Amino acid sequence: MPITPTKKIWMDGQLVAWDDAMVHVLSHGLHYGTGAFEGVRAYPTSQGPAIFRLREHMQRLLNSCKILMIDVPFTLDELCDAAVDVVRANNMTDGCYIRPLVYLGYGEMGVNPLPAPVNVAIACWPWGAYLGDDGHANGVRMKISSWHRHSPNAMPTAAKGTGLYVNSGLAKVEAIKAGYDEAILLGPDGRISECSGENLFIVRNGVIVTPPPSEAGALAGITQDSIVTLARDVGYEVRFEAMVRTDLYLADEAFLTGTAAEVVPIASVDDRVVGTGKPGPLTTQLQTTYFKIVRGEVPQYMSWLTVC
Ligand code: PPE
Repeated sequence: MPITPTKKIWMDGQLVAWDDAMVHVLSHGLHYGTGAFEGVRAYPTSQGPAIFRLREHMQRLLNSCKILMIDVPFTLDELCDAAVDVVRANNMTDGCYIRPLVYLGYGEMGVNPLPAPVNVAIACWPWGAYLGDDGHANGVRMKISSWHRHSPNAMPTAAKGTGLYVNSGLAKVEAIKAGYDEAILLGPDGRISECSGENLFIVRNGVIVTPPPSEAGALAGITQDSIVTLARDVGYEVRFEAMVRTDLYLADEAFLTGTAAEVVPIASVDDRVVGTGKPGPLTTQLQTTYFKIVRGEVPQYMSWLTVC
């Protein structure tokens, strides 16, 4: 997906012009995948653009860095303030995608990451529907990938580490080359883990089920958590439960969640139509409510928004 440039990017404490936000080709992170990132969205609200669950995203960034033993030279509050500054500096009144990145920079070579300098950047740009407007409205076609998710003792799947995304990329390429929209990866035990950049839910007999992130070797999604919270608040039963591929084939409804993707119905898995093949009633209800919440239209969840 092409990037639409905005004016400013925050780099190590300063706002710099988009075209000046450069790194050296010998940056450690470029060679060894040493870094961590976040994906955050801001949405237009009646009070101006508001960032959705900013603190949770920045805390997860710090957690990823803790796992990877990267010392971030900014506090949680400083990172949150910087994200607000970027949204303001670029006048993103229609909302945007925000990409905080911690990466090991220039000055050291060799696999040992500890001596390398730590750099932090936060950019934002307008980003439409990650899996397409048609996907949002009618559902996406999924394929179970032959690439498995990392085993948690090979790669720390709880960290949103940059290097881990080679695995996601392999699965995504396999899926799109085979004519599907998105990949579902199995965890090391053969159970369902997550998608290349989203968590996954099914609906079975009115109960909402999603794989428990740490057991499934999946990222603990903030959108996943938002959907679990709001579904329970509405009165649905939600379970974190392991599932196998046939649970997807036989589900009444299925959908995926992620910051970039938002809430997207799943139309089919491995060419087995899920339910009626159309977005199901619970999926539609949760998707509609999610879009109201992020736009500040549901007072109960205003604490999830940081107005810029
Ligand atoms: N699993 C993976 C592997 C993942 O990358 C994401 C987010 C999620 C689950 C959902 O997490 P959350 O956003 O907290 O609900 N993927 C980000 C990167 C997408 C990209 O292409 O880059 C995102 O959605 O921003």
